[in-house]
Amino acid sequence: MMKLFLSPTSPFARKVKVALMEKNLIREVEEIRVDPWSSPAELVQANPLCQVPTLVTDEGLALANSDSILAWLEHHTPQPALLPSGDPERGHAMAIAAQAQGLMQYTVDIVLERRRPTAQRSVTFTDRRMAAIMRVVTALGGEWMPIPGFGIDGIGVACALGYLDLRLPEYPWREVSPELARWYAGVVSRPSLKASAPPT
Ligand SMILES: N[C@@H](CCC(=O)N[C@@H](CS)C(=O)NCC(=O)O)C(=O)O
Repeated sequence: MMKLFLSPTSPFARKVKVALMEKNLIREVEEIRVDPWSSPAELVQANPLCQVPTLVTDEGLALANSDSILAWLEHHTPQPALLPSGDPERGHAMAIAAQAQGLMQYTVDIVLERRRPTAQRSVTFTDRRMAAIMRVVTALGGEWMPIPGFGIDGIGVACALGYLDLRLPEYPWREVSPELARWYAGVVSRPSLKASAPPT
């Protein structure tokens, strides 16, 4: 049985859980809830980076990094496909997924910055991250709208937006990008997204 180290609020871990559900693999995985910040011994042993998500395969291979895990899963269980096989859709899906990955990473950056003691916080850094978040949200509602279906791009974007709602609820992304809000409303009740939603 595969093992997935995850935490309930990590948007990166959510991506992997959603992909496992969309590929009907979730029953083949034991979920191990951890707090990576407390450096639990079993996570450190499996993954020296001590991050969630970490997927340990049946062969004992420990994969870190949500995008690497999704790529491995796509190869391990090609159907249902989460990445289009043809051009230009494949490239578009990868480009959008990369923006979504950056969007969640930048949101995490702001969360971590806010947790630092006031004197150590950098307003310049937070402002730079926030400006990029706003650009990405606009782009995702326009030329980089997730492609039809629900593959790596849609999974990434949905998890990034769910994380924005959780961590930056004051940022009105739905007003900034009504098209993206409409897209999100159309996917958010998928069983994979409901089952992996962060606690509110
Ligand atoms: N690039 C990684 C990022 C994973 C990540 O940053 N995970 C966070 C939780 S949201 C974590 O485990 N942080 C603990 C640490 O960085 O020490 C991915 O895509 O999976």
